[in-house]
Amino acid sequence: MKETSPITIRREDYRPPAFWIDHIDLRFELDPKHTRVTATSSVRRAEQAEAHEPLVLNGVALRLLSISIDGEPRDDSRVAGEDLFVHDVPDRFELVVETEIDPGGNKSGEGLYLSGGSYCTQCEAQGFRRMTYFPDRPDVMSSYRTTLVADKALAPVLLSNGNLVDSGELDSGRHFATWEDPHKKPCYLFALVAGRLDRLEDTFTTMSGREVALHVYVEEGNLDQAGHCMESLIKAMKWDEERFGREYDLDIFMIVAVSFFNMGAMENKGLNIFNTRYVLARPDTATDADFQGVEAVVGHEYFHNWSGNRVTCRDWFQLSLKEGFTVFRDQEFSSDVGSRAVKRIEDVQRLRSAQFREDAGPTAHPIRPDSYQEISNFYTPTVYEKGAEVVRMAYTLLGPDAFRRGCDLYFDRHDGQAVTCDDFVTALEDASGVDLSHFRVWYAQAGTPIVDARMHYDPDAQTCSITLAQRTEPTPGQAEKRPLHLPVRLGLLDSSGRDLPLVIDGKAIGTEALLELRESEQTFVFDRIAQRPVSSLFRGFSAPVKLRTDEPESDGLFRMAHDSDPFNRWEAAQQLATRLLLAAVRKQQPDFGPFIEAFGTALADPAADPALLALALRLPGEALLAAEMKPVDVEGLHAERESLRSALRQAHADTMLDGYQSLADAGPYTKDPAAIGRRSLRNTLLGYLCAGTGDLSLAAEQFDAATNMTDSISALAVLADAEPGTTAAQLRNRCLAAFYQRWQREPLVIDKWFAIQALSMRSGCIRDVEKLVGHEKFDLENPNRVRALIASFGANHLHFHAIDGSGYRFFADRILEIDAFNPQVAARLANSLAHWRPHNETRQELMKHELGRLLDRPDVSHDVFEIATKALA
Ligand code: B3K
Ligand code: ZN
Repeated sequence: MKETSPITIRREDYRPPAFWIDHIDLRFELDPKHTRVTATSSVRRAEQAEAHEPLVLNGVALRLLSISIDGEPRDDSRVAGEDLFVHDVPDRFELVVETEIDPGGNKSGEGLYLSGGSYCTQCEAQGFRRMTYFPDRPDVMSSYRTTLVADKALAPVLLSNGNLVDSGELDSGRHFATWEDPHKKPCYLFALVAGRLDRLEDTFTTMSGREVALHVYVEEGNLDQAGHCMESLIKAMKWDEERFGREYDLDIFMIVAVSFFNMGAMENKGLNIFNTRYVLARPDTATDADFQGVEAVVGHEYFHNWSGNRVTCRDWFQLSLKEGFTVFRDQEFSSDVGSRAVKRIEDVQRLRSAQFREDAGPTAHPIRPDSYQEISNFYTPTVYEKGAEVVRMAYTLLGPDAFRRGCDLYFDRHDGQAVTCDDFVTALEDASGVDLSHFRVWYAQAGTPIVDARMHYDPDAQTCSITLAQRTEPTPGQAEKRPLHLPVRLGLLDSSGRDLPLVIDGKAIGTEALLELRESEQTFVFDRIAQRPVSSLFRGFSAPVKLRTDEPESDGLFRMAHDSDPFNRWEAAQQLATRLLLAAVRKQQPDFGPFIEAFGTALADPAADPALLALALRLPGEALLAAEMKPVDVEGLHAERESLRSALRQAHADTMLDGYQSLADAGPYTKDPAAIGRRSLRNTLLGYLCAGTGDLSLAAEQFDAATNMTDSISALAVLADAEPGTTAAQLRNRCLAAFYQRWQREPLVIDKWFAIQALSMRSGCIRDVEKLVGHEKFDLENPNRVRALIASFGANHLHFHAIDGSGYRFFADRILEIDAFNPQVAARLANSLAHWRPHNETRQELMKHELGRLLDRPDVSHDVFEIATKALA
């Protein structure tokens, strides 16, 4: 057990810094074991600071070589924990700090470390303090001048933020480069890269006519996988000019792909560092989803240049200010360049599976948290995805034009500043005249609101009343909940499925209403409705709520077939399937007939958009269904879901096979949305055609014939489920081996090979996974591999929750190993064990036991400690 508890940091304790650092000059003499960092800073006491306040700098895992103030050594400075105190300092001075660090021994993914032989950095949130002593907080903004010195043969490429201002040769085969970033920034946006890298070049001319050099760096030999990243970058730059009026501000923009990275990518000023997963893509190695992922993440990081970098966060409690807003921006980008409806459905799926779960569990927090122990634990689906939903609701309430004016005002007003979520909302209010005071509760309150909707039709008065009641369940530390201000997009369908003209308070408002729910309960009355309509509520998922209705099943079936809102057509199918499956698990013997029939109608509709149809045909996943059950019947859910899949196949096998055959790619691979949609539908149909048959020959045929990764991996995923000892298992083993043989030198493809086996439903999956941990390609130090094998297994609802506890034990063992060197990745995994409450007693005890084991590790990290203690509280 940990001896000292980590400190809790509270938002209300925020104080402005006592010292500003206007400029910093950094020199890195790079060496794998002994890198020397010299930091020369111009320091200035802040106006409000007392004359006697000491200078406090943060540092972790540093060897302090020297510290001086205005040339005078300050050997009297003292280190306490992560802080270094220097007393009796003047109001303005030059601070020089020399430290030594060990990038080769740093496996944490924070600070300066080696990835595949190249040096790279990750400073957000608090990695800068792993390189030098510095006030490591986002409200201290400085201009940077950075000199890198390294062996030229080992590191011919030397990069940092801003523009290259000097470079040259030094003695002993070394060389140097100096970069200058004129834009003031917090230290979390600092970056350096040094290594042997290949470069793809292009240019972009900005809207004011400036030419920007674009460089994408990849590990040697990977240039043929960098083109899509470059294309995505150019699209993103153009889009941000058109949609948000934001222009790029340096002469060069660089992206570097590294293979060891804790998350997706990082928006360092002018020098984005990316996980290879979000850069490298070629049709034979990357799926359609991978291509879209690259585009979205390239966009996301680029958009941070304004939402995050030019205007940054005052403190880490404001993280959603940049992350929620930037996710909203990247979602809009993907919607504009791809299919809006498909993107919305996918985003809501992600929100529900990760964020709703978080909101219902022990680590629930508002998008602007009030306290934290380890800030790395707050890069969460709540801060990101729910944060984006909150920005989207503001967008919906204001409308596109006023919202844009609000964003313009926000960027103009706060350019070069470190600000708060409140400042963002105030700018939206000031530019639009809309009062968002009640809306601000979204920033402060955790939990997913539940909205109960009741419709009453009065044939005599010809009115339709919709009553909406909202409540939010208590979350840890927040017993009392307030009603929220939420936008409800609504339509009413007549018996032929058309949107009825809506009249409210005698006023015609078109065929779609935007209602604003503010109270615990409100009734909205629509006039001149000639017959009982079918309601379509929260169109486009206009607010992140759980909707409950008392409507008959026939209303859902009707929406599924007729709703003009594609999101709600999909939603109707999901809700119906959920209701039926849960009833079946509870042994209530529901009638699946109408649903199976409606499924067939949708399948046979020649006018259907294949991408949307594919989404509509897929049943909700087991984890999502489990969120609606207490205690969760893990095996029952799996069995009923599989049996419904088989029933759907039995009922519609011929139509499915026709569709499958007609959707085969006619020409060469293209990644336009239409082609992607066809592949998505075809692969969904493949899954159905094999469901419950034990005959996987169609999947094997597709695998053998596949000319792109989407078709290949989809077939392999179906094959991976083959039960041991069957004929299908022989096909499975042959295809898995062939896949490995072909792709063993492509790490990102091998990640897929691991993931598919970890997600398999076949019995004995845990033993396969345990064996794979010993595979020569498995590497616990590589976060991508850990995500591919270990995190994927954590998402395997059936096997992770095995009733003998083997899944939990395996998981905790790996967390314990990883926590010793990479607490961030370990803590992320620990989240899967934290949700024990909805399970039966046996599983609860097993999960709690493993959480206890995590805490028993003598050196348990703050990261894992925070998650496990909250889970057990
Ligand atoms: N801002 C980074 C995330 C940093 C995570 C630090 N643990 C990437 C992004 O959201 O764009
Ligand atoms: Zn981000």
